[in-house]
Amino acid sequence: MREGARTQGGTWAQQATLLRVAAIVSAMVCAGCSTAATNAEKATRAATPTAAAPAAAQPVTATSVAPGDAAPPASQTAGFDGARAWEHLVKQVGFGPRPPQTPAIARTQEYIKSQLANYGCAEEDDDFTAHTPIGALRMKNIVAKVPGTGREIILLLTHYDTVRVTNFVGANDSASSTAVMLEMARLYCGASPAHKLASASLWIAFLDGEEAQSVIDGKAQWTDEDSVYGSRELAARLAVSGDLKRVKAVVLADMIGDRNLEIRREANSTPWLVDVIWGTAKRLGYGKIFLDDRQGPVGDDHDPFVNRGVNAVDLIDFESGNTFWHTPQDAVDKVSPRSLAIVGHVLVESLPGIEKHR
Ligand code: 1BN
Ligand code: ZN
Repeated sequence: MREGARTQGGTWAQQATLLRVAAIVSAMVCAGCSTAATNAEKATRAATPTAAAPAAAQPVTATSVAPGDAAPPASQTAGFDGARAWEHLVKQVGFGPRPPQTPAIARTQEYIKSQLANYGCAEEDDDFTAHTPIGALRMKNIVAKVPGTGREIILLLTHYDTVRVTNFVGANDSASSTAVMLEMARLYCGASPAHKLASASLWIAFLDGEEAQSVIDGKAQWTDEDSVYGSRELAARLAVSGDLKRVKAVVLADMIGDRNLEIRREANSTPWLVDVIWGTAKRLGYGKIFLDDRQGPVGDDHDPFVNRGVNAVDLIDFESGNTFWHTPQDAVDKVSPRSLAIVGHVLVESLPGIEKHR
């Protein structure tokens, strides 16, 4: 499990001293969070959610990371800074439970947008209304766009909503992948030559409404209709605009922060895309993290793209399904900066191979 990091990073894991990340959660007030609704589905007024009122945000003051869980220096992970990604994770967890149309998700949206603005990313919002079993809910997709010189688009995805389970703060599901994608945005929106694609555009979508909204006895009731609202919205919008034909590959990350990270080949993912990413991971020494076993298919945000014939892959560690998944135990102690750094490293190093694939 830890072999990959040893091979890649020499002795960084052992040498790392106790990392303390102070994440003082400032009082952020969402002022005018939503812009005029542009809805690819049907626009209606959103209802107030009825299920599982989320608990108040818990202030996060400081988080200790054990030496073996520390991120290597960014210079050892192709510039991807796992410690920065970790700060994004802690910040999101500090907002508390983040189901759609709650004050905490509005703060998360403001946070994502402010970080993208800091990084100089061009960004577009899609405010839409999703019709769910608990009523109409206002949702927002946020898409950062790094223009290329060519026609093709590589689209990275994460969801940033959390499941509507009381006291669920989602360190792994969904703060981990959102943290990684924010760090990817920093790298690729800034014009360093090392983080520039040959010709494709890189779009990074932060999706709302991945989770089922219906929750019974504390369990989310996932169905094809009650799930992946943001992803369905984005795929539909891109189909209407004609941009979907330009999308060469969709790379979804979800639940990739587990301290004991193990990512298996997901059955509904496009084989060549899986091969490129797993080949990269192996080359970097992460063969014990990106495992050759298969899993799933796992219903997730890549499905609306696969269903429309787009190449897509889901990077997901679903081992937590047996333990803390969708429980209040999905907290900061279950995840590590090191796992974020490994996934970021593999993403950065995989992009050229994805772009070159014919
Ligand atoms: C991912 C995160 N998912 C839900 N939260 C999708 C999923 C659904 C994963 C069912 C495994 C089983
Ligand atoms: Zn989930």
